[in-house]
Amino acid sequence: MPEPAPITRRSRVRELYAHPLGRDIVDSLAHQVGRSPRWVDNPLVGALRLGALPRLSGGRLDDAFVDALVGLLAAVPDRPNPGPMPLREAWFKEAVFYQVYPCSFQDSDGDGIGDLRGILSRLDYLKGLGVDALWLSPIYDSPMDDMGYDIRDYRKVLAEFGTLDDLDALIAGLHERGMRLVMDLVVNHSSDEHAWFREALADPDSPYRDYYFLREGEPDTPPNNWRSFFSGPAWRWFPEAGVWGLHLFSSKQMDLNWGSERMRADVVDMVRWWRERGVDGFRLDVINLISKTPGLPDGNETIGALTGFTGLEHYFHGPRLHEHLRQLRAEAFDDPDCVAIGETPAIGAQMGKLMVGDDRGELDMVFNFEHLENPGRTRFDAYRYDLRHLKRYYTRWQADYGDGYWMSLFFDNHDNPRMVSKVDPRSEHRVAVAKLLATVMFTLRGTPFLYQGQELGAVDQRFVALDELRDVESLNLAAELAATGTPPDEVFARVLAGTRDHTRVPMAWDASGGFTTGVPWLAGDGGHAEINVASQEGDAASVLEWHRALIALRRDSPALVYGETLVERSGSRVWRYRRRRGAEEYLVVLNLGDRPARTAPPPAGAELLLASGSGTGSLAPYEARLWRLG
Ligand code: ISL
Repeated sequence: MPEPAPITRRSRVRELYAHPLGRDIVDSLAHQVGRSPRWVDNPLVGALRLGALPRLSGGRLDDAFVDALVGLLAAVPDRPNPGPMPLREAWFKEAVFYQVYPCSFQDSDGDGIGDLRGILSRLDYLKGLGVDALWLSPIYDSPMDDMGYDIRDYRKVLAEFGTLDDLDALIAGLHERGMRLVMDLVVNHSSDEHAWFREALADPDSPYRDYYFLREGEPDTPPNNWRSFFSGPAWRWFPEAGVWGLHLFSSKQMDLNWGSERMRADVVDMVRWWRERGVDGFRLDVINLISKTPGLPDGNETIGALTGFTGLEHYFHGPRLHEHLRQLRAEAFDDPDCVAIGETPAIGAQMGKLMVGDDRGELDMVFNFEHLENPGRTRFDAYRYDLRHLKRYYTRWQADYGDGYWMSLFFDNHDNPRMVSKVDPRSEHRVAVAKLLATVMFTLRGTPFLYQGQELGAVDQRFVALDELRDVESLNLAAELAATGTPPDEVFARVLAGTRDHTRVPMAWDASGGFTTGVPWLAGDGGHAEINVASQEGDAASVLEWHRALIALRRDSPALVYGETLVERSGSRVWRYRRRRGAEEYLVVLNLGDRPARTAPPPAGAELLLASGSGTGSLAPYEARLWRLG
């Protein structure tokens, strides 16, 4: 295949779209402004030259934007492998993962904070559900400015969570049950209380100076215009040292400089140390952000205005990203059984393929986020999620990801409100929506990741006031909105729509909570007192038993794991697809709306395995049905 010409100002929009990064950017911009990316297929649009965009956009895009775009694309010469790759079987493709949020899963000592002993005491519950691998959000020593995503010591356990011995006991407990442990690896940044950072700040000649982005300067002039994901500038002034420090997240999460060879070697050592303790894999926090454009130039203002994050183009897919990922894979987790899952905000399908392709030697899967919001919406908008977007998104991704790429499938995590609540907050639809989402997660091709409480159909917490919230992102956003004159009730409404605390409330084990004998660190129980493990266990109609049934079915059905996905034609409100491998075949039929929907019956001889409604005739609102065809 001839090498495609480099993208310049004279390139046409269709050439931009043929470039992997260009395609993701167009798709992502279309998503953000609520447009279909298909407008690029229009020959007139496709023939436009990039240099003409400022004029044609009526000033919404400027020359600097086009230059930024061209510069960005030049930095990514790689393309996903266009050739066929064989389907590789692996434990992590067959496994069901379950994310535990350590603070809120189970408290064993009554201090109101979940802990490792508590998790250990619940392993039989997870095993009984059919979980194969546990992903533990950070348990490392931390001042907890961002709930442990700000690590003070990578080789120590936070005292409130327990000790290294407790962690060893947890690993042993998992392995005895045939389960595995995936740790959260947070190496885009460390806490400002990490010894590396303290030394770097204290001594300009310290070898650790180079581990971070520290710049001498004046207190009023940050080194560039980058914005933090958690409001305000991405720079913090340290008066004691007369330097600015870069932090893409909170002001206590200092970005590590991956350009430093010594820093990378220290990370590799640390990861190997965890591997030797028996850890089976890692979820790599915001791992696509680790490579920054040398010199840290200003971000383009138009990109900043479109995305909300000025500077994004200089780090969301930086020039040395793939090189760093390959080094990490080769030196820290060279064992193919050690799974590496990248958390990659702002990354689309094509960039994802560059990280997870079997030929790449980088990651096994990534978490992408575009399916979590409808086009034109952000997490902080209060709206009803339209499931037709989910159908379009997954249909596209499943078709695009051939056998050489593997997807993660998830809806809930510790950074997002509950998907059930976003789709339909009315309690009469909760069970059906939760079952529909579970059906998608366990019957599409990809690895399912459950988040604690999702298996119960847990809903958003009904917080009533700002002072109930603990999340740094929410509190910073509230302060930023208040500072610009937004009335308090509007501030609260906006923060409430997207706060990450919705899913961080304690797990509901029984009607009285069951999480702690003390006062929980964050109030709430994930919804109503009736949504809990005890009330659902053994109840065949419950969301919990629906999950158990689906997981058991997937475990025994290679077609549901590895089979090809065939989407059938249907009205837009109905989603029908088959999964097939050899003679084994399944049909999934889903009603994506809150009104009954008609759909063709399954082929003769089909055996109905699961239905969240009556299973015959018209589909009930949000009904999910699953048949075995052969
Ligand atoms: O919530 C988001 C997307 O749904 C993002 O804004 C999120 O902050 C981003 O995905 C990064 O998340 C990860 O890194 C953060 C940490 O606060 C999150 O909890 C973590 O999952 C910084 O370490």
